[in-house]
Amino acid sequence: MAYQDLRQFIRSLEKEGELKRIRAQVDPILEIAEVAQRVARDPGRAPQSVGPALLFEEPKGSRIPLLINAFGSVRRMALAFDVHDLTEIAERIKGFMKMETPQGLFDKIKLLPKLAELGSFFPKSVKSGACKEVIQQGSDVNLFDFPILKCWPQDGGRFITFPLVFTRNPETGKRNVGMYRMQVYDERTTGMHWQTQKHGAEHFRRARAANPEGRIPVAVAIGADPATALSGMLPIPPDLDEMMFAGFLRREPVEMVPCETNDLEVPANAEIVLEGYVNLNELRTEGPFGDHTGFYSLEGEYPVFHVECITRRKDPIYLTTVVGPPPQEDFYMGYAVERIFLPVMKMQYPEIVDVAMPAEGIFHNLMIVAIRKSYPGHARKIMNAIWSLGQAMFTKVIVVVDHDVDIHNYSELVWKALCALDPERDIQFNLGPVDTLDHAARLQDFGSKMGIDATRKWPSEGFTRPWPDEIRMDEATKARIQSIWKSLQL
Ligand SMILES: Cc1cc2nc3c(=O)[nH]c(=O)nc-3n(C[C@H](O)[C@H](O)[C@H](O)COP(=O)(O)O)c2cc1C
Ligand SMILES: [Mn+2]
Repeated sequence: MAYQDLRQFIRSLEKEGELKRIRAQVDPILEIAEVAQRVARDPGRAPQSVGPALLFEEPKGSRIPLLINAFGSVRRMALAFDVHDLTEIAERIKGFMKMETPQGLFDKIKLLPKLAELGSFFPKSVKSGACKEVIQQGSDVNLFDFPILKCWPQDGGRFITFPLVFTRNPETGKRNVGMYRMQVYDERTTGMHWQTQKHGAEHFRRARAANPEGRIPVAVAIGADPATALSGMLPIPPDLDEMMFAGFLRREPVEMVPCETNDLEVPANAEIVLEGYVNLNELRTEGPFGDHTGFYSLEGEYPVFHVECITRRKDPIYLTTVVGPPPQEDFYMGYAVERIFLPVMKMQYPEIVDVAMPAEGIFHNLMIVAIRKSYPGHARKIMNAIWSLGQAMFTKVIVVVDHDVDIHNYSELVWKALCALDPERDIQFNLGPVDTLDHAARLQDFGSKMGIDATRKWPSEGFTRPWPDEIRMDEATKARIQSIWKSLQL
């Protein structure tokens, strides 16, 4: 059975030895971030053995416990999705994608159970849920009740870092859920940092085009069962409901309850829900914020979220995360995305053998792709495909190598990619949308990208010199040395 809520996941983490409780009063202003840093990034620790999730039971200045680093390892990401290995999810997605074009009657019949299964993941409307145990309105609304972090010294304030932001497409009525950080301005007001290419920002623009003086309803859920809590960061197409996807991931529909003050719905099992609205004619300075680039993202003008009502559990747990110099907790979330969506990429582009995004590339700066090259210019075709593929459009540097390079072995990758390169010939520049957080781009949101074709070059690509074999000892010699190896006493 799927995790019913965040606290059930916490119990499971604890049982697996993946969680530490902290009774000491630690300040959400900077101190909790520093503790999380030390645990998650201890330089003396082997990279595989990152530290545990942390439950601060009595954060300073708040009566509400705080959970951080809950997803900060590959093992905890697998636990979150209740699988042994993230590739299990990939296989399930592949199963559903294969069924797109049933050929004959027999195929159609075979499909029925799968379709029924898919239907069973649709979110389910229910009347009430644990997120309604306490309802606060008007002057009872106070965001400072929660242990909201200030992560880094130059941050513009305290930021909600792990929210699910619910909006509705004003034209289609379809729901979107995005994880967009929220700077707390006062008891009842926050920033709404949906970057310009994200679905929340698109909803805002469409509503503003129709009625510039209006407002849109927005609801924010903080803390839910792990698949639901993580669904806000998934790079899925517009108008595909993240709650449906969360239901698919947890193999059980997400139960949704209506908000008290607007017509949106939120997960019934949420720890905390903020209901309110965003004015379409109001912007306010947001930031700076110590970001996952390892640098501060600069101040910018963003919409403002007005909180009218808080609904929550009697004893809510505040879920948060800290971003900063890589790798951090969000690297493991990104890694899971990479593994889960690789088969989707492969179905669209079967020549892709593997993809790697090293932590230091912070998702958008570096993607390494191994392909089975079949025709001249194939590496360039894949670069262009990636630059047009959802949020992969942001990728600043793409390196394409042949299928026989182990791209998760960075030592082998650097060696072989550089050997395959004639830079002037093999590097290509392009212009397009870039990540809002890219502080080196000539303009915010717009800049250049680089593709490196590090595949073997072919005569049909104009390369007429012979391409040498990679050095390998012959098997007979290896066997002979193996047979006398002990006697050499080396
Ligand atoms: C910890 C964390 C914080 C994030 N903060 C933001 C943010 O402030 N603004 C933003 O646009 N995207 C942010 N993202 C990325 C979005 O959640 C991600 O692009 C998501 O797919 C957006 O949803 P959408 O495609 O429905 O717009 C963050 C991701 C993570 C993991
Ligand atoms: Mn979306």
